[in-house]
Amino acid sequence: MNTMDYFSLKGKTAWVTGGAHGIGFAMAVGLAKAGATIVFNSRTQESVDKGLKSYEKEGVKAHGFVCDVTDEQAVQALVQEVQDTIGVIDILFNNAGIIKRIPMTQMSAEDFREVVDIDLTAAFLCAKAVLPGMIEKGGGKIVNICSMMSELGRETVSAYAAAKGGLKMLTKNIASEFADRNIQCNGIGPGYIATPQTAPLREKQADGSMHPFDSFLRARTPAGRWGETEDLVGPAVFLASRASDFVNGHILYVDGGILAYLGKTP
Ligand code: NAP
Ligand code: GCO
Repeated sequence: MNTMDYFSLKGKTAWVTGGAHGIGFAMAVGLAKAGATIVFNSRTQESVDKGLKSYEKEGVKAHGFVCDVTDEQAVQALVQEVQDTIGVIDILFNNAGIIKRIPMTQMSAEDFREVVDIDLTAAFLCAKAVLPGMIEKGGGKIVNICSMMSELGRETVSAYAAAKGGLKMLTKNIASEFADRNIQCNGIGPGYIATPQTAPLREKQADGSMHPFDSFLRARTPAGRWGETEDLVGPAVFLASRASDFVNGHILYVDGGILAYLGKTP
């Protein structure tokens, strides 16, 4: 087999949750360029429509659905509709996610639960919905989008870190439970990527200077820069393809070296 054939996704159907923009969109375009048929979802028709236009601009004919990933019935219905009209979902990227940056002592239980519901429980619901089809078809790929907060904490992100830490272990458990059905479950742990989710951390200050977090992050990252969504495309295609058939339960950190680095010496 030609080496590059290991990375081909021809004939595969990939569902990227929350893939209307940001990291999910960039990864989905990469999967499409490798041959996959793309399915994505958003919470609103407006977001789905915007996403479809963005995919069209990239020459990708994607299939968009309105679906809140915390709604098990809606998730099951999406999977059934995809199966009936497009085909079995071969590849699932659990990408949909939110963050709430609130000091723990000020965070309500409702806020905590909402973050965990979307960032962790929904990944369980979507994986649970696609697994039967993968098992029947003889295999599949599940990729969970983890985070630096799967390994590290910081002020104000308690719910997000708890969810992303749990997502790391859910990844390992799905891998353990279904590897013998030729289903590989892995994670991608992006570092700090320039998307709407991190926009508040990159906001220009009133005096025109950069947000203090920007200089902190650049000093904390050996590569000295924020990640771009395109930095995640290669890792996504690798974990979605035959090239990773013996990789299971692994979190691939794409972080410019953050997790390897103690920090710049004074
Ligand atoms: P983003 O631009 O805010 O996109 C998040 C996506 O999730 C949106 O498209 C949103 O869809 C969708 N979503 C949220 N809640 C949903 C729900 N209940 N049902 C369906 N869709 C829902 O964020 P991003 O930076 O691309 O992040 C994508 C993933 O990467 C997240 O899991 C995030 O935690 C993770 N991550 C991000 C970074 C980073 O630095 N940016 C680093 C590590 C990990 P709507 O269109 O409905 O709003
Ligand atoms: C934050 C950021 C991070 C990134 C990402 C890092 O407030 O610390 O939002 O959590 O989103 O998850 O990997």
